[in-house]
Amino acid sequence: MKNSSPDSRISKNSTRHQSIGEILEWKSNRSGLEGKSEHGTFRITVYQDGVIRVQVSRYDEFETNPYAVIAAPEPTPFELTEAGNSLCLSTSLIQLEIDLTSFCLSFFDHHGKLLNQDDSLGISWIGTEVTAYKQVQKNEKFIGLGEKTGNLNRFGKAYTNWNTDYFAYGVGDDPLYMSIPFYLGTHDQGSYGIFFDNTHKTVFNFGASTNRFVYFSAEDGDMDYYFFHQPTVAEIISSYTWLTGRMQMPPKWALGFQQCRYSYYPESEVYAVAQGFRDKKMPADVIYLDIHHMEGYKVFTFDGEKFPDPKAMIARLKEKGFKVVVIMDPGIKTQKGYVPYEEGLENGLFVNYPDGKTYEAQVWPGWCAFPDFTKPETRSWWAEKMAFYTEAGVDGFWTDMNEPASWGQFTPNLIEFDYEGEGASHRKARNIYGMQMARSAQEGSAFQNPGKRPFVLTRSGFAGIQRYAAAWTGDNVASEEHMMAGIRLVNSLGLSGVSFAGYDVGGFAGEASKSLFARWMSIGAFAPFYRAHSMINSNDAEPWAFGEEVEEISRNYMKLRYRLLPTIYSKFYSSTNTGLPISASLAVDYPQDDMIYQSAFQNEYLFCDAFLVAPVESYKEITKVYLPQGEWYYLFSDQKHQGNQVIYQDSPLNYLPVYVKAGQVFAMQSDIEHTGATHDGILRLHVYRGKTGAEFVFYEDAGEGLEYLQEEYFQRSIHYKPESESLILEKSTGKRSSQYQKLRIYFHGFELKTVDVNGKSHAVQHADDAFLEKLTEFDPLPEHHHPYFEIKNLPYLELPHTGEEWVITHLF
Ligand code: NBV
Repeated sequence: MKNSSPDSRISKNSTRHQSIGEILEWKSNRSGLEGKSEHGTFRITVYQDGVIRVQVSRYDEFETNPYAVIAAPEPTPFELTEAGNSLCLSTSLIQLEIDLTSFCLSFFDHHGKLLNQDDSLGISWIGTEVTAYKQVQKNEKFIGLGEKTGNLNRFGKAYTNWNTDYFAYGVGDDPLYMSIPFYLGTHDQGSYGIFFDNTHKTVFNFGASTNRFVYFSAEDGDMDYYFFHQPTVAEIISSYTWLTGRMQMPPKWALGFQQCRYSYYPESEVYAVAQGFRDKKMPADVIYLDIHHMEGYKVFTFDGEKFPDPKAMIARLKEKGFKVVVIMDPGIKTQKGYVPYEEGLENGLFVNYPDGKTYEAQVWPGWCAFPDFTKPETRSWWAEKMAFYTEAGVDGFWTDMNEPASWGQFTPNLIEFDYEGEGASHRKARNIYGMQMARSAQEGSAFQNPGKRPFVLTRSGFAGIQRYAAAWTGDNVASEEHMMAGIRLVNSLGLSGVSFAGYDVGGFAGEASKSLFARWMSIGAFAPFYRAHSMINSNDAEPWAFGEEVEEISRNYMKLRYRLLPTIYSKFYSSTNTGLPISASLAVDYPQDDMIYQSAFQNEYLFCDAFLVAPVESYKEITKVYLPQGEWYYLFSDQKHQGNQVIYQDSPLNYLPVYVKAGQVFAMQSDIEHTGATHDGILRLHVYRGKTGAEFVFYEDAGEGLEYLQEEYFQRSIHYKPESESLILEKSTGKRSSQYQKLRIYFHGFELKTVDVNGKSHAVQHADDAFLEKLTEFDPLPEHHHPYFEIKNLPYLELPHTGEEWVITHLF
């Protein structure tokens, strides 16, 4: 914490606005400049050509903010010039103009186009509250900000960051569980990003109740933000995740279908559900143990009656190809003799009142103490405690209630946290608590099982959470509007660095109708994290619980998900290197296209680069879809549409509108029961004829373990190049050979008899293909008829799948 006293220069009237004032002195340094103004201290630091940090404090020193940012400034050339009343700092990507009389900042790109400019109110305080006021540029859209409800374009709305347990939240409610103070602005002149690194309660107002400016403010702490500029939105997200980190490669099983309920018990029920998937021939990988696995809701215990032999149960589930994920809540029951409580007390690991007494609040177990996850010792202790689960064979961890939540939902602000030794009250620590719990879980998993990839799912978090965990959007509701809102939440998380995210398929609270559940299962197959979950005392909600029609539709999409795993896994790997979303709002690739922000189209997204998913409510049998520039193939029939237009699309319950972008390539495999099961050894590549081509980087590894970090993988770039009518499979890289022995390449939109393979003519075969199976006509009435699409006479080629280069030409 700061040791200097509040600056006497700050206005005595703390209820009024106090500007930073005129700059009195400044000097340049190796990475930027710093100085003093009438009422504050400032520093500008160049982190990279496209990343500039702005810090302003009321004190002589700056806060350290030890959690979100993991990158240090890189040596970057910049120029600093003084002209009249302003200073100009320029890198190869950004020109920053600083007005010396007001400290108002203007950011331009390297062509001098204005990207972002402070309002004349600049950066200022009201008491401890610090705010940056910004002008709105012509046609500016605001996107991102993490787990926030509302429209894709956040203009006109204000949001608060204050991690909150919000059961059955409304689709416009705020705040929810997780805070990511990072947003992007995109307008006619270009795009930029702003990350406000402050864990206090923050507000982002994108023009609610004012037409003068947009602003972001924090209750306390420094104005400390990073400004990003790159030519594209994608590169801005990459820059932001360079700064705050990227997800680690999850185990492959975490990409499969996951089944949850609050709660499955006793063990016979867990078996029955797991067996249900196998009997029903529905692929699945994970089953969850929610809070009833514990004795009296005490973490690190199993209820001996419900689960007499957890180790044997988990071993049996593994034989069926299931992994087990357990829930961990932070609250530790304050019960004498309960070891975690005793240890926590003895070693000073809990959050305390300022007088040293343990802070207690009520949660599931009754009165609880709360581990201080902002303290390194607490995190190590938690990591050790997790042996309880890993020794039983548990593979994944689910950190819930980590806002932290407690009955009454109002934590007193005076309680104290370690905050990496700096000390901080709840005001500063709340928003980071959940992320540090997720971090403990990840570190615990790695500590207990070195060499295995951790899987952690978290409800709460802060900027940078992607380094530690996947995120889900908490207690949603079984309604059509929640299904759509969840898609926007996940896409917004993707814009904010969290690639691995999903929602409770089927809705947590309430009862899904048959059609809603079916549609949600179809959309969820195109979400990075694919899990069905439902609330205690609700009807059964497994994918077979809604009758045969829903069962068949669900199975169809679950199977499609598993067949698409080679593409999804490859995209996950690339996201570990780029930080780019797996479920990408159209704003990533088409930020200047006004149509994509319209309420009818704002939920559309690109999944794994190739698939445009146009989510539609379950009751709509026909819907409008906006296809952006380019050409698009309806996935199920190969019907081709020109982009830049709205089309009417039939959307019967068994066909979710999904389109493949012309020019793209993706990979599939045969049906499998779970990610560990063996496939038929054939990798199927699908190439879509287009005017512009694309590169698909195929990636595979052991699916588990860390050897991939030592190049134990098989990777290759696949380029479709329409200009030379060729498909080039580059020589593979990495130490492994592929697990697929054969390659089958399907050519969509081509009429081929022969092609040249490495210079030799090769006959092309033809077959009918379908992405989904035909539904049984249970009821032959006309209104219950389900369409069925097949792609007839699709040309394909078979090759051995070696790591050599393959050049396929003459694609007409
Ligand atoms: O642990 C029970 C639930 C859990 O199933 C859900 O996913 C969490 O978001 N948990 C919240 C606690 C209480 C919910 C009413």
